[in-house]
Amino acid sequence: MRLVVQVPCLNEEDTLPAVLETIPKQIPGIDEIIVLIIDDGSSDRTVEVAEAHGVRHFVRHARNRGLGRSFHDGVQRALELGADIVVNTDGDNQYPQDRIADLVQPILAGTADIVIADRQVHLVEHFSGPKVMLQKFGSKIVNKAAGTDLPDAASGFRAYSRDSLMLLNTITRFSYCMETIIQAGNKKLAITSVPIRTNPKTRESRLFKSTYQHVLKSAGAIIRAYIMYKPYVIFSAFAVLFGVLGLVPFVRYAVLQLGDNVGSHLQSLLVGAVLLVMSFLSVIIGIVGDLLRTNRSLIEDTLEHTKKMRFGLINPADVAPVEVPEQQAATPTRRRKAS
Ligand SMILES: Nc1nc2c(ncn2[C@@H]2O[C@H](COP(=O)(O)OP(=O)(O)O)[C@@H](O)[C@H]2O)c(=O)[nH]1
Ligand SMILES: [Mg+2]
Repeated sequence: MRLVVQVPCLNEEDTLPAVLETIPKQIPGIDEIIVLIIDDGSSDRTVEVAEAHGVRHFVRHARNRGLGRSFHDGVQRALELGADIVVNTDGDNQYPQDRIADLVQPILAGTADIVIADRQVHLVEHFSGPKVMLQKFGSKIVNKAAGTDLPDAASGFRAYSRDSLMLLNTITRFSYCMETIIQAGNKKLAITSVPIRTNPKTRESRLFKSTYQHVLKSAGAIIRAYIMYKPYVIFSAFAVLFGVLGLVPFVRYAVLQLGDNVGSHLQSLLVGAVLLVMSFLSVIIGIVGDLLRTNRSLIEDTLEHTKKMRFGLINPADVAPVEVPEQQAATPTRRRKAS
């Protein structure tokens, strides 16, 4: 069993030593632990500091490409290195690396594909009341979209099995945390949580300038992932909403016409017709969205196969040659004879 611990870093020279020193050197059930630093265009001495602490594996971006891309590139390299399990932790020493053994345990036991550390946000000292509520609310929405029951969806301290990484394809550059859960949930991967206590805060978040920005970006990522996997849920809700709203002016028109009200009230009919057209369009978009979803799952099947070939889980030589039916095999000979 080979474990790759990947650490995405943007200028983490101050806190990286503490992170690297607390990554366990040995874990029962794991034969080899490799540390992989993803340097996302750091302008400080992050890479030198890592090298001085014995790190030999790096993914380096010449300029900043964002956390989502860094996670993606780190995973590709980890799989190239032959990882059976990949653990992600942060470079700001927010997470207790000494709990990595507990994080990988459910994967080693075969009871989970993905393990997410639950920060127990209500116990984090530097999280304000509203922030705790927002985190819990965000997790609820992600759980609804993913069909899961996870207490902390935004936690970045996670372990992934090799099999789960074959199935996950993150698209959003920004919030891969939410996206991976929604994908994994919809692909019926087993996701579980392990409670942890976070370390004291070392600095302000670099991913979000404010809580407002955090909420806005997370909401965008969730809606996108939701539309990707359950387009009919969103668009049938729109269709019903516009449909009901569209019927109201028609009823009003009928009531006014039947009563002794003067005037033609054609405006009601116009507004009603526009709303009903919007309802109809929502149905059509829902159908198109669903067709795209089907297409996506076909593409993802192909991607999974390609990844397995690339990372050596399938040897093309082991795949049985396709048997050609006799009649088809004979056709070229016959043609040659004819000409
Ligand atoms: N690759 C990459 N990592 C980043 C970027 N911004 C932050 N990080 C890393 O992502 C992790 C989490 O960032 P942090 O600022 O602590 O955000 P928090 O999750 O809100 O606490 C840390 O390891 C950072 O070094 C970025 O633009 N690219
Ligand atoms: Mg942090």
